[in-house]
Amino acid sequence: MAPLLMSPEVAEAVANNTPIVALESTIITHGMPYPQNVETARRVEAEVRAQGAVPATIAVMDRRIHIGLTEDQLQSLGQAQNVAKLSRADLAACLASGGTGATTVAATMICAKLAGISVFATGGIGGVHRGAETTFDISADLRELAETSVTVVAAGAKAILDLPKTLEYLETLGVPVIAYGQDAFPAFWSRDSGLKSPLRMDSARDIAAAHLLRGQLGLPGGQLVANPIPAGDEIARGEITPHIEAALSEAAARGIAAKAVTPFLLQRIFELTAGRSLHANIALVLSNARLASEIATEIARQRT
Ligand code: PSU
Repeated sequence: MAPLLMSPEVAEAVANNTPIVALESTIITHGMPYPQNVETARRVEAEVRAQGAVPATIAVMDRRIHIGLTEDQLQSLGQAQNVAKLSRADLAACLASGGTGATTVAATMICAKLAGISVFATGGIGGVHRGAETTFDISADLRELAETSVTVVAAGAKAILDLPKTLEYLETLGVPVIAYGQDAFPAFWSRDSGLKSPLRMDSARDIAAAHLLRGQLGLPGGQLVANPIPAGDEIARGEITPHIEAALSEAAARGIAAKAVTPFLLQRIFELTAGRSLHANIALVLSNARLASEIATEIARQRT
């Protein structure tokens, strides 16, 4: 038996086929500064509840995978230092050693699946980093999408990445990439990456049906739903690009590598945009939580 500890609210939702939306914790510990991280985590949970679904924020503490956190746990995670950023490779090791760990997209998918949760909302998935042809830096999030049957709602992949290579890699792995309501693949802070999305769907009902059909077809792996940031909150591509490039050169000059790259870039872009990137990040996560709740509701309805 996996060492899962569900909150009473989540356990009840699982028992009653109430729609549930999984939420990750790396965005809290490594993606946003305190106190906006904790405030956002709370607002995202409230958004899911307002849509009639149950939020399940996931993290590792005291040798257990917690599915659904208390207010106190959210607060302490949001202020904790030296929290491990957990992916597929180190989830079990963190549990074994009794450390505190925040789950990335990959680890959250694994934990959601164990808890019987089909849908997960985040900001942006990890992907193929720029320069991957020499560094080999490719996020474990991509392989997880190929293996674990959870539908992930994100605003695309983060624009700090090499987006054409990220899409190529997802295609190789057989991961459905579905833009919601538009043809273009979104680019996290901007609605349009300039790349066409491989698939497009315009309703939560169709996305839910495709999720269930993949199971019926015996296809392993999940789906990436790429939900563009709301128009009023986006930072246009032309405007954010120079900041991304400045942050990338700085990361290279300082020799930032591996798991530290994404948190460093997000923090630098926050400074370079005078906080606008964080405002956009919060808006897109809230919007993804809304869509994920609709999809979870549809999956619960279509299952019965
Ligand atoms: N979405 C956000 N901010 C984040 C993340 C997602 O809006 O910080 C996190 C997720 O946990 C994702 C991770 O798995 O960034 C990607 O990290 P890496 O590039 O090191 O794989």
